[in-house]
Amino acid sequence: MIDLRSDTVTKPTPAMREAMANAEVGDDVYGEDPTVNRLESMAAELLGKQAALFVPTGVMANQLSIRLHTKPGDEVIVESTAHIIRYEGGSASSLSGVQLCCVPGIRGILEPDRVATAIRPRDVHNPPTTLLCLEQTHNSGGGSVYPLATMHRLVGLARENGLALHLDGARLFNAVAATGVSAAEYAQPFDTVSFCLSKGLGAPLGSMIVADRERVTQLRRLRKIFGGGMRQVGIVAAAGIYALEHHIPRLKDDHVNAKRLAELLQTIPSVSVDSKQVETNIIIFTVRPSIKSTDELVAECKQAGVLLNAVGDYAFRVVTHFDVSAQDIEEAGRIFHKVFSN
Ligand code: TLP
Repeated sequence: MIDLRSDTVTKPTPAMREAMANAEVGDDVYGEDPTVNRLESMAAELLGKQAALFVPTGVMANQLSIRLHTKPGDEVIVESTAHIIRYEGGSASSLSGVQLCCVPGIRGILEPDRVATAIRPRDVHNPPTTLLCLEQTHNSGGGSVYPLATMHRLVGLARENGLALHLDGARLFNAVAATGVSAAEYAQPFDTVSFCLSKGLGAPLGSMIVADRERVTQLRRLRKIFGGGMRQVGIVAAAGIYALEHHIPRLKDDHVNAKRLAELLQTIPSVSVDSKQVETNIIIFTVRPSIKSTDELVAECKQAGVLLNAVGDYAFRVVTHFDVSAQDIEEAGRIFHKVFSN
């Protein structure tokens, strides 16, 4: 089975498992796990921030950051298809009591003028807009990369209006691999930045939040409150260290594979996709509606040997990763041709 549902499906390699088995551990709630401490130092250094916090998931990283920057009743600006609004189970409102103001972007990338009009004037009637969240790369935007210039204009706007800034960098290293811009340069203007070890980097779980020392101290307390204080978790942090040391350069291979798959998809008459827009490891494409439903098409692909996710009516997402080879891509292309041409 060629699993293109997500880059979250990767399995730890034998070398990663060995690093996990040999990890030195301690109780991380007491700050005594040497492997977690090492991972946190590495993450902070890589992203050019003072400190970092290890958390179990990307959702927890985003939600702790939202809680840190807001008060109940505040408004947070996100792009309309951001992971925070679309795939986090309504947690910003249930866990932090904030409302989300959704601003449509182009392939997930916000336009500064639109954000400017979404920031509410300070007035007794209005919820205070206190936080802007960006996503790099943008998942529902098809793995799109925030251009640095756009990012800096948005940052300037946020600062002029006194907003805090959080970057959901679940796939930040895919942006780094695609552009050559360093993770530290992308992270620099944000108060908090999260990134995931469990996606293209191939660890079984784990995400990091980086920020200044004081914010990380506050986040550590919030992590405990949210139930994310873990104990001898160096066993997992070791996988994260291994991923950061060995798996960043290979993200480029996933991008080459995604581009090739988009080119193959583009040759199918019923499929709409622009391979030139594929910048990283995610492809979103649509298929001309037919008598077969979206679910039936997904089931037919599965029957033929490829797993993919539907992300809307006749809209699909495929994601390349560690466990998908160049040969798998050719085979997936043949299967898509057969299923979507019928
Ligand atoms: N994304 C998952 C699903 O939740 C959709 C996927 O398969 O792509 N931010 C972004 C941009 C993400 O794409 C994800 C996961 C997260 C945060 C949350 O990470 P986890 O799954 O570790 O909580």
